[in-house]
Amino acid sequence: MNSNNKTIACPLDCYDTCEAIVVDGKIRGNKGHFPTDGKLCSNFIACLKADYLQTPLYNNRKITLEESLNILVEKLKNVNANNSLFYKGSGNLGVMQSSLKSFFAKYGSTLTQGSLCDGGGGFGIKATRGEVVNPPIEKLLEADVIIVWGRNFSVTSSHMYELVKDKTFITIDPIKTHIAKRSELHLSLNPKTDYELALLLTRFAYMQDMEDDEFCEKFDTSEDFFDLAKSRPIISYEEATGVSLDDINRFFEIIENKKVALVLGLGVQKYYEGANITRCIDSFAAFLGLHNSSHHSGVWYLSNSTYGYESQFDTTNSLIKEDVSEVDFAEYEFVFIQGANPVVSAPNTKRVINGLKNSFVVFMGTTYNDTCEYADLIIPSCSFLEKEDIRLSYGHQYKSVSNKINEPSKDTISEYDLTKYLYETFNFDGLKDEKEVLDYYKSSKAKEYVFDNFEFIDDIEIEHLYEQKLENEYYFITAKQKRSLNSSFKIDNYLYLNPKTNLKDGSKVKLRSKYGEASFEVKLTQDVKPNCVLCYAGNKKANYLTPYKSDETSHSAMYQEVLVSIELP
Ligand SMILES: Nc1nc2c(c(=O)[nH]1)N[C@H]1C(S)=C(S)[C@@H](COP(=O)(O)OP(=O)(O)OC[C@H]3O[C@@H](n4cnc5c(=O)[nH]c(N)nc54)[C@H](O)[C@@H]3O)O[C@H]1N2
Ligand SMILES: Nc1nc2c(c(=O)[nH]1)N[C@H]1C(S)=C(S)[C@@H](COP(=O)(O)OP(=O)(O)OC[C@H]3O[C@@H](n4cnc5c(=O)[nH]c(N)nc54)[C@H](O)[C@@H]3O)O[C@H]1N2
Ligand code: SF4
Ligand SMILES: [Mo]
Repeated sequence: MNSNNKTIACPLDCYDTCEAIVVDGKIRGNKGHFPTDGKLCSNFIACLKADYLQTPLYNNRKITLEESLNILVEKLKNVNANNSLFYKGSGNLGVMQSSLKSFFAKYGSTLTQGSLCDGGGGFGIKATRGEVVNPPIEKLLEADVIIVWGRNFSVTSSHMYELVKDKTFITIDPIKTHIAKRSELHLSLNPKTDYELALLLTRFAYMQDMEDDEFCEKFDTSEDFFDLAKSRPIISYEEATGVSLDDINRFFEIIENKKVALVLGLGVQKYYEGANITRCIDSFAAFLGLHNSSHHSGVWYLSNSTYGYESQFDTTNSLIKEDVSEVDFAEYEFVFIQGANPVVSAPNTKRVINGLKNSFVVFMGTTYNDTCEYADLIIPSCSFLEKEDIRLSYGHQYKSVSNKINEPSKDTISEYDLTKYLYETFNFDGLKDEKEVLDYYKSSKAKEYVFDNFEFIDDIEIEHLYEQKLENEYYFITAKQKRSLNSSFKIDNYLYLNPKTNLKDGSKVKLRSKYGEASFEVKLTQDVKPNCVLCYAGNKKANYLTPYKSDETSHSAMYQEVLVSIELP
């Protein structure tokens, strides 16, 4: 097949949503795709080279695709649909991945709600502005100063960073990340004290006459927000956040008379009250006028990438939803897992494994991951080069288009083709034609987002981790790293600690939390605050320690609502 000049969307769960192109038979970054600008990252290369599943497995025995589909159908006909669960992860973020959900919704399975990712923060921003939509990326390019708050900006959105890397940065993060080292100012705050920092900054903005009167007067809730900010003595803010008043003054010196942007990440919202913490930060941003595009650039979070598009796969008839963070697989007779690796990525690994052992598990994915160990039936999904798709982005407004470069291997199937097969077998109707769906996403322009309301937060109650923390306990930080994409590719299983802990590089320790325990090998680094420990996403032990309860409002996970202690063996 001549695939020259055909584009390929990077399928990976990442802000950048890059697009590749085939040139003389080789896959390159597309120079014509604005955020990609001709470059691809090591995770994309790893995704091209991944060891793709080629053969379905039933009880660890190789079978044909046809046999696997027969087993699936037979099972679906014999289980009670009320006792079945459909669980989708974010291994591939193409829009066609949602087709299967529409089958399981019609079939009567329980679906999941909430998120393992950005749910709390999204809920908070929705409460202030109505929708979670980023300004056009071009506005970020206009900023003089970019505040990077709880986001590993240069690592987790390396292409967006590349577009603005010469700007002045301020980073707010307990970890000295790459972007923190590149920043004019790094506020190394204590974890889960971001709302207090936001309130302290609000007070200082007022004292320095830097609030945006025009914006605040438009929305009458701004006064209540300011009252909230005044409700505590400054000195107690300083102690709680671990950020000095000198640094706060420096913050305002840097942004004074500058065009400012805020890029906000997952770090601030991995807690029980993640929604309100985020809302507090967004309210501070509004107070400063960052949402006022005539003065400043705006605020970027993980936007709702489907905003302004009509859903092409109908899942509305599904009534039963379980919080993704709280799923107990053992409660279901039949579980279908698509594009996920809950054994590593979902909270509380021990509970996940016990659950999977007690259910009939079907896994549909591209690679043999940790969850496959507990699957009864494995159906290989064909790779992203072997199916057509479109990717919408949660980082910027550009889509990327995936053409079929190769034919699928004999015993693999795309998510859409499996959906179609199941619709036909069960005599369901209502599935749109593949081409019609693709054409819709290719040709439609998202309805434009008009930002016409802002509700400042006027009350907030937080259970402080610092009040619960015992002398011998640490904050548990878990975040992304460069060489892996969540649980895929080059996994780092180390526990990172500050040398002040007096532990030795390479020593083995056991971590214990309220929710579980696990052993790790230690790596020492000055980049981690002395009161924190850090495990990267994909670390096979990290989630033995995390809580499986949902957050306050958004049915979502809260990986860092936990304290840990260290034991020597
Ligand atoms: N290379 C690479 N890129 C990725 C991914 C990947 O695995 N690898 N994953 C993708 C996915 S799924 C997502 S959702 C995005 C997420 O990307 P980001 O939004 O960057 O999220 P994280 O890396 O989880 O955490 C960001 C930062 O928050 C900090 N942090 C932790 N706790 C706190 C706190 O209490 N307050 C503050 N202010 N900061 C805190 C952490 O130290 C970390 O530096 O990245 C995507 N991009
Ligand atoms: N400790 C800790 N845990 C975390 C996080 C953290 O920072 N720390 N981050 C959280 C976040 S932000 C997220 S988004 C989640 C992610 O958690 P998950 O959504 O479970 O994602 P992954 O663990 O990356 O697993 C993705 C799997 O998708 C499969 N896959 C890849 N491409 C395709 C495809 O085309 N089709 C199909 N059917 N399957 C495919 C691969 O087999 C891969 O193993 O993890 C969360 N868990
Ligand atoms: S930066 Fe993200 S979207 Fe771009 S190629 Fe790498 S993983 Fe894919
Ligand atoms: Mo995520």
